[in-house]
Amino acid sequence: MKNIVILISGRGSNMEAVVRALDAEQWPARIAAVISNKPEAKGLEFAQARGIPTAVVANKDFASRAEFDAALQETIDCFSPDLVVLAGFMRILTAPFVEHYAGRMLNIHPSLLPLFPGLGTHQQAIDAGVAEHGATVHFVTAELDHGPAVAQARVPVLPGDTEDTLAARVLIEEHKLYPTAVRLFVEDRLVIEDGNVRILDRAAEPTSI
Ligand code: NHR
Ligand code: GAR
Repeated sequence: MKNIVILISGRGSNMEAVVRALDAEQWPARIAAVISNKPEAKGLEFAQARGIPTAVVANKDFASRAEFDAALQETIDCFSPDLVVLAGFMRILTAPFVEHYAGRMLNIHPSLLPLFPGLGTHQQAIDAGVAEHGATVHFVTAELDHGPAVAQARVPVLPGDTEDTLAARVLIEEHKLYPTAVRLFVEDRLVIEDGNVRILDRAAEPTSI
């Protein structure tokens, strides 16, 4: 049974998608906690309603990124995580924090990385005039949005798209992509080799005669 800790900052719809898939598909995993850096994050209400432990570590209460990350790490580690899932988590994390969770922290970023790292990705895609946009699940490394990619989902950019219409189209795909990627981790099927992710085949079902 793997323990998953999910970090959010807001709405938490990707967190919700992972929780629902885990329950529906009965993964050998539990959501040990949902933790937010914002006390007002809407996603905390969904987690509480499902009986999932929640915590708030508010970045505004800390004088520096290092102090915030140390407090966040201490809270996360109370839940003995095998995997930390960033789901719309909006604070850049320091290198020591990232190193502590090396190989066991995933993020979903709303672009086809390496295109458009950072914030404002949907507007960046519209401004660049690309025909396709999407989302990427990647392992988190110290360099922002540069860790090994696990999986991507693509959507078309349509004439007349605004940031909002494009974000909504991408979000529908995120809600399928992130559970798929997290499940691969839970099944021990993700291997990082030379900075790339290799996906192992599903273990053969035991045969009976
Ligand atoms: N930290 C590291 N070291 N590496 C990554 O790949 C990370 C990370 C922290 C968060 C998510 C990310 C995204 O998918 C993520 C990946 C926040 C910002 C940001 O600029 C950028 C990227 C991401 C998350 N945050 C501002 C900051 O000063 C605050 C913005 C706000 O509070 O609204 O931290 O896009
Ligand atoms: C999602 O689109 C996610 O990819 C993006 O924010 C949204 C969060 O929605 N993440 C980032 O931009 C990270 N910097 P959610 O809170 O409903 O999951």
